[in-house]
Amino acid sequence: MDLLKERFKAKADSANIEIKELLKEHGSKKIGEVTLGQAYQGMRGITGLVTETSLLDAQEGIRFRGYTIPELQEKLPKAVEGGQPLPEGLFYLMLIGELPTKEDVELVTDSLQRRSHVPNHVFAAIDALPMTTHPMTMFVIGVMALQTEGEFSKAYAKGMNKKDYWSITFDDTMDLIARLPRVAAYIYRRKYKNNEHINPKGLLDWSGNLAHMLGYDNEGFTELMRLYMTIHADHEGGNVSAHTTHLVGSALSDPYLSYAAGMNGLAGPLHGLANQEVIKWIFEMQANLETDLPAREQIAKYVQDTLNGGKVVPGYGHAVLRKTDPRFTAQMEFGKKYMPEDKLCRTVWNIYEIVPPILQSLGKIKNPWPNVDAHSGALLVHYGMAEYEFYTVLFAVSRSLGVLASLCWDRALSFPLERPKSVTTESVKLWLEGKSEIWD
Ligand code: HAX
Repeated sequence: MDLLKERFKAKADSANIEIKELLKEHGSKKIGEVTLGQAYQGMRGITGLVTETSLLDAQEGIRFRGYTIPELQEKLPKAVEGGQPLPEGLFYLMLIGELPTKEDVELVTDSLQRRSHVPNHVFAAIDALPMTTHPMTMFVIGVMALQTEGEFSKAYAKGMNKKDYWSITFDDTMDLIARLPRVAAYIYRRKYKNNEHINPKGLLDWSGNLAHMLGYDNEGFTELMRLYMTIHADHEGGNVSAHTTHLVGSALSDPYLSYAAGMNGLAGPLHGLANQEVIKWIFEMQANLETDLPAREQIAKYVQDTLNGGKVVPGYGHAVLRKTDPRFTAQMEFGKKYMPEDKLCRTVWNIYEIVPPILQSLGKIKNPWPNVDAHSGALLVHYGMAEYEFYTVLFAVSRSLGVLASLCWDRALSFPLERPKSVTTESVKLWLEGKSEIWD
């Protein structure tokens, strides 16, 4: 057994004992109540999931195993002195629950390097799609084609023992994460770079190799990828991509099937696709106003027009957060350090001053502040990646770290099939009239 897997097994064994004790003593304690409104309105605020990898505080933002993003930027090992954290370190932290040393991170990087081979039929599956296909559709189809390489479904078909679920999930997880940069880069080069592909460099770190295969072999973009892959990785368990991966995995669908399902959710415009929508919206504003640095009053008018058109302002608002997303702040700091004069970034910063008071004035929006997607595109455009339909694929590569580390924990903790209760409006009406019990 490799060292990372051994450490995970040891952590999972002690967690299992601890959770068993915890449930024996406190299993019947109530952790909340559910209102009829919550059932109809997206289940906001219902606590009903356990996700070990990260926890979201509405005011403070995300903590990964207790660490904030600025703390991770300080404490996680880096490829460049004083630079951005290596996302392999965050993966180690989420999986093992301890801050990694440089050697621990190398363990992850080495394992991913060894597992990164992508068979040709995956490229053939992507090639079979028309060029007009959205990159996220190509990506999910690429992941589904990769499922032939998964071991979990094969072992299950042969009749594997329940005790081994965690082990094969772990191996499939590592293989899948290792292969994703190649799949993502293939899609990018096929769709936008004349189908001219770049071979992987086996000795680079996970993000470094991704930057290289995408065709952006410069230190700035590579560092941006390390930051990007770190901050997009996880956002506790209830968001659409994490929850879907967990839900589908609970049916013992293997990591490939579960992750692909989650990424179909990430591809929605209210979730991860918002990163493309933000830049599309800003590009349209620039074209409309015939300037690459719109004045504040022009931005304010454009925001009003967007709202009057019955559309959302992309990159703003959140179902849980009630403050500026620290993932936005981390990207703004990167921009201010490396590209302070960039006009698109300056526009993003101007929008940040203008949008919140306008959204606040509507009186119905719970969070008028920017989320992670409000900034990422401007940084990518700075380095030349203006093909915004590709952005959600980058998000998806990063998100694999969180949702798949969680899936390993789901199997290690033997979480059962997820199956909440639903009701019909008819049954609700009968219940309100006292004519039936619906929650027994
Ligand atoms: N622009 C305009 N209206 C907005 C808005 C925005 N940015 N954010 C919320 N609203 C509206 C909602 O559409 C809702 O309107 P109705 O009552 O007319 O239906 C009202 O304000 C109340 O919504 P809320 O309770 O504040 O927000 P929700 O929890 O329902 O929705 C969303 C959260 C993220 C979906 C929402 O803020 C939104 O649509 N934002 C824009 C899209 C976006 O940036 N998505 C990315 C979110 C982060 C993420 O997952 N990244 O991957």
